[in-house]
Amino acid sequence: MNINDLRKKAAELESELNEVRDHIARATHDPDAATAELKKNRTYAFSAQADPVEETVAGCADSLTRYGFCVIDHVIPPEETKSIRDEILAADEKIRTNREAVQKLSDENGLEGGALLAAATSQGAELRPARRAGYPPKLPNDIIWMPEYARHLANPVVTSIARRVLDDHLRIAQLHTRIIAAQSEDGTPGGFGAPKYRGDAQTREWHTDWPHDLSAYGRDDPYANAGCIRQPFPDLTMCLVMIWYLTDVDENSGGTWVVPGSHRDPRNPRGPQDNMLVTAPIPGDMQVSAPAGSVYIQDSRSWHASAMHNTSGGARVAAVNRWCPWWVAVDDFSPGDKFNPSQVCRTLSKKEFNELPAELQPFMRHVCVDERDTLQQPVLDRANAAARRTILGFEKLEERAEGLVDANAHVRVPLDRP
Ligand SMILES: O=C(O)CCC(=O)C(=O)O
Ligand SMILES: [Fe+2]
Repeated sequence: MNINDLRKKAAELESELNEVRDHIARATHDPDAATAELKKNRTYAFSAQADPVEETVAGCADSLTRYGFCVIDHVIPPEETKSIRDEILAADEKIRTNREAVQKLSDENGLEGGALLAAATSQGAELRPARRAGYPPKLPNDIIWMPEYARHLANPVVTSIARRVLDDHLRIAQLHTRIIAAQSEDGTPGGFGAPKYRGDAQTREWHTDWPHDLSAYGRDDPYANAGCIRQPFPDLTMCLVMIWYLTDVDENSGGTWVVPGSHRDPRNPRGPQDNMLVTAPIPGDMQVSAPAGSVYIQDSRSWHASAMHNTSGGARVAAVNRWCPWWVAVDDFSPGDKFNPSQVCRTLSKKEFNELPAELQPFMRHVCVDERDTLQQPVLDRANAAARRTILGFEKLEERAEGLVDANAHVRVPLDRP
């Protein structure tokens, strides 16, 4: 056989192996029973008030590894949820009217770049320069409309979990409101998305999130595509999506849909080769339940969806943010042709940045046009410790230390690591 035949044969065998694995999984694993247990006991949920807090951090990190998600209950105390809910609803309205005002200026006058920025500013609309010179202006970061919420965003339990799972230096790459409509008086069903698709508890819109969002926001539009990791995804958490619920959520009130364990499955609901339909239920899927003030955290690889039904009588109010380690390219692509439509790294003026709570500033410094972002202290500390090891090696070399050639003789690098 020539090499091409062998490659073809290997691909066929791989696909056959996957089919056999699927058969075994179907015969031995009942996803609905596993999920029923998870739902009944809320094994994915931990308290923000636990003492010691390490228990919640470890529990959440474990749940993220095992299921791909976790919930921290009551990060925002019950007495504050109403005012923050109202603030988020008001922010949602301001964000919408501001975006429409900028869009109108751009559409009607054909303005772009600096001219659009100047016109928007002179007419009282909010638009900010992009951080990268020569790039089109961006809408302001949504956090400017939510100062009360901002006081909770860098909650120490939340940031400890993110640091533990991702790395020591984190950046909030996106931040926005996410409202799931209530049923309206005219009979339009409650739920997320276009009214014509809403109302049926059997409908989904499965996806994974940036940088694992396969259609990458912009499909084949180079100015809107924000990048996506190639399938099969490396087995590594690269982004944590945080959904801050400001209303109670469950199966009737906009709890997020998720497939437990899907973050480590090589397939994807939007995968061109993966034979799944994004709009249909998946065995073992479930909706998260949590009281208002809780934070749902998921690995961006988890298969999930916003609820397209909401029969609770009230809107589901939430703010979403996406946290990445410093080494993920959060703002390199999707420059947009007019103003950043995909909410990626919306910027802050120096004044807005200075007004953020001090504990939140490190995570948003990268979106402030006039700040020189530097790596955070733990990353510097570990670099310093590593540099000291190099210095030590050269000290020993200069000393012509005895036994130098055998100093690493205890090290064995296995070739067959699983
Ligand atoms: O609304 C939800 O519960 C899910 C939100 C979501 O999928 C997202 O913002 O990426
Ligand atoms: Fe999502």
